[in-house]
Amino acid sequence: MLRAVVCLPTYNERENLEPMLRALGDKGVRVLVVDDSSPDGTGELADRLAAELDYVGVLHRERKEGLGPAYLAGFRRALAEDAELILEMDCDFSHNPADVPRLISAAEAGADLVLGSRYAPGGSIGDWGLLRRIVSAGGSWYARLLLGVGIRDLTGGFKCYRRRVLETIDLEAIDSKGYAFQIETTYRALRAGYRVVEVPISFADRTQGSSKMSKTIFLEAVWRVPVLRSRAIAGRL
Ligand SMILES: Nc1nc2c(ncn2[C@@H]2O[C@H](COP(=O)(O)OP(=O)(O)OP(=O)(O)O)[C@@H](O)[C@H]2O)c(=O)[nH]1
Ligand SMILES: [Mg+2]
Repeated sequence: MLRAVVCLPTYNERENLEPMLRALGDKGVRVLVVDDSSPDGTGELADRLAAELDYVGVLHRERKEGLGPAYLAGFRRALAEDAELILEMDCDFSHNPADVPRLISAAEAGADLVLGSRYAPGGSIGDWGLLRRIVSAGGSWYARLLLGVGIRDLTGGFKCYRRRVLETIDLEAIDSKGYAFQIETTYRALRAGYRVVEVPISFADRTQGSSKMSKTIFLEAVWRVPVLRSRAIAGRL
């Protein structure tokens, strides 16, 4: 199997971290926890678990700056560590660790970027209320339409990149923080001509800890999509 590193961003995920790391233990992957100095002690817990579990590493960052910068730091470390596949997933069990091998298989079968997709045929979302459903499905639809791409789930955070994708798309130029980060990385991969494949997943609601989703994150995605498109038209992306 190709050498795979899962980047696992955490902010106040004390209840979820240990079960998540143990659930990933038999998947043949390395796990890089990227913790932004969580006040609840997630970072210290990660260090203790890394001392016990040889497949776990920890990257401590000083401040909470959003998911985008946390992922970029994780990607750079994973690339430096010779990973061939770099995955991203949430640490709240919304993404099922049992799906990791399916994403990896799709990459091994030839995809350059694999998206765990809630909106591909066979995919599903948990018990979200009507508003959250509309916002999420509407967001993917809006981005898909404005960017002119065929991807159904542009905002999901369960992904597997071939090393070459992250080496090609200009990581330094990405300054999106929230959902926009997911849209931007996938769009850049498509623009660079890479093969992007959606694998259906069942997305579950978190049961432990609390969501960091905010209105700012949502609004950032709304304004960044036309900006991305206009940059692409101007040949700057
Ligand atoms: N390092 C780091 N991790 C973060 C940050 N914000 C969120 N996370 C982590 O990113 C993952 C996704 O965040 P969530 O709070 O679940 O956000 P979400 O999945 O968009 O929203 P929900 O569906 O409501 O849970 C979780 O593992 C969080 O702990 C951040 O600023 N820094
Ligand atoms: Mg979540």
